[in-house]
Formats: sequence, C-alpha cells, structure tokens
Amino acid sequence: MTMVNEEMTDKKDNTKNKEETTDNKPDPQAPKHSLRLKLRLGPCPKLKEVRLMVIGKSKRGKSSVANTVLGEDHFSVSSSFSQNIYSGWHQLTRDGRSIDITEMPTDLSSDEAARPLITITPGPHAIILCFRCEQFFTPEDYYAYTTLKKWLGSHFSKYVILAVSGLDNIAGDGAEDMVRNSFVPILRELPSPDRFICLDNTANWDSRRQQGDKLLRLVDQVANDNGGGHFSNRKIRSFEQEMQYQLGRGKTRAEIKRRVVDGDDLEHVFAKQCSSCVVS
Ligand SMILES: Nc1nc2c(ncn2[C@@H]2O[C@H](COP(=O)(O)OP(=O)(O)OP(=O)(O)O)[C@@H](O)[C@H]2O)c(=O)[nH]1
Ligand SMILES: [Mg+2]
Repeated sequence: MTMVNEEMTDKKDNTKNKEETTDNKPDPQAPKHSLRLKLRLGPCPKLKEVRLMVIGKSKRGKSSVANTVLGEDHFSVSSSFSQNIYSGWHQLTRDGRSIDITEMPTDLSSDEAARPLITITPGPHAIILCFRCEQFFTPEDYYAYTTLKKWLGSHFSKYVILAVSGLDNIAGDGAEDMVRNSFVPILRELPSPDRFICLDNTANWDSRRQQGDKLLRLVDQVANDNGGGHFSNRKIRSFEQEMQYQLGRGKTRAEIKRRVVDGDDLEHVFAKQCSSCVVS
C-alpha cells in the first residue's frame, strides 16, 4: 500500500518552538513525551473551509462529537447496539467557516467505506479519533489506533486528534489530565501531545459549542502544522478524480456528496472508478 500526500509540508520537528512549563513536579514513571509538556499554542490561521473525518469503533461517541463540533444536532446518536452502519455526512457554516464532517466507523468493509471516503474528498484536514474515557486507556484503544494506521497509511498520524468523550462520568479535579496521561501511548506517536481533547457531550449547548470551538482551534493547529494541507491516500485521490469529473458536469460538490449519502446511483459511478484501489 502506498500513502500519497502531495499537499503536506513535512515539519522536521513540531515540538521545537514550543515551551515547556515546569509547574508540575516531574513524574519519573511518565514517558518523556508526556502531558507535563504543556504547550502554548500561538494563534494560527483559521481555516475557512474545514473537512473532518470523525472515526472510531462503535459507540465511542463519534456522532456526539460531530454534533458538538457543528454546535447543533445533525448526526443521530444512539445507545442501542444496532447494526453499526454509516450514518452520515453533514456540512454547515458556523462562525463564518464551512464545516464538512464525515462519520466513519472502523468496522466497515472496503465497499461500505466508499461512501464516507467520497464525502470526505479531497481529504480531511484532521482525523478525529474517538474514544471513551470511563475506563481510561485500554489495550483495545491502542489496537484500534494501530489498525487504523495500517489501514489509512502511516501519514495518518500527522492528522490525528484524540477526542475522548464521557468526561462527565469522571468529574473531579485533574480528571482531564488523568485521562490525557493514560493516552500517552498514542499521544507520543503523534507530532504533538496537544492533539488531545476530552469532551462532555451531555453538557448544555453553550458548553458544547465552547468545546467544539476548542476542538476547531486544534484542527487549525493541525492544518497549520501540515502546511495548510490535508490528509489523502490513493483511494481518496481516486474518488477526488471522479469528483472533479462530476464537478465539470455542473453539479456542486455539496450536491454530489448529498446524492452519494442518500444512496443515489452516483455512489456506484464512484465505486466503479475506484474498483481496483485499496484503501491506502
Ligand atoms: N455520558 C456521556 N455519554 C456520551 C457522551 N458522548 C456520547 N455519549 C453516549 O454514548 C452513546 C453513543 O454515542 P454516539 O455519539 O451515538 O456514538 P457513535 O460512535 O456515533 O455510535 P455508532 O455510530 O452507533 O457506532 C450515546 O448513548 C451517547 O449519548 C459523553 O460525553 N458522556
Ligand atoms: Mg454514530
């Protein structure tokens, strides 16, 4: 499998210009790349158009996180263990920027993955990897991360933000730091330990929108770290090629995506175009 990402500008060392605070005593058990490294993010350019892929195993809060980012309920949230099917793509404008979100369960077959991948074309600025925090970090979570890395390609790590939902269930001083520390095994594989957010998707909308804004600032940071580029791979590029063809026939990108989500025949046109591609 080949990862292709033409737009990304590699950063040799993303942590170079960031400052370390010394307000907490060092924990000798903690890995070097730990949460004691509190980073002061400078303001970075706000993306006018944001594309996000919200990905994770079943019931990890993907739809809830997507709604928190959108600031409104659009994705359907469910606690029942019904079939884990693709539930959507939504786009809206919030605070002057267009937000395009695709939800992607991890247990889709290659055929089923077509719809979410078409709706994320030309590629996500950030990949929001969803977990729950009630049990803190588990070996299963690490397995989910490494499996995705194999599936999407190793460049995927440069775009990942960990979004851990369920903060309301572990309330208490320092809860977020404890959760964050438990995720260090994944965080140390990412370009920066800042690629993390804990969320309470049960909070009121004022609070959820603030959490959504915080997540969007992280997305701006990820895009900035990647030279303003976005993630792509062979399959997404192939879908983008078909998208360009369809755009040339006078439809808008949003119209095409909507038709694909609604199960229009157009999905088969894309699938045919990409029938020989593996995911990454
Ligand atoms: N307590 C609590 N529950 C949450 C939180 N976020 C999500 N949930 C609940 O977790 C369950 C699953 O949430 P979803 O957002 O549907 O998760 P999902 O990953 O999209 O689920 P599927 O698409 O069905 O795989 C729902 O009952 C949500 O209400 C949170 O921050 N706190
Ligand atoms: Mg969902």
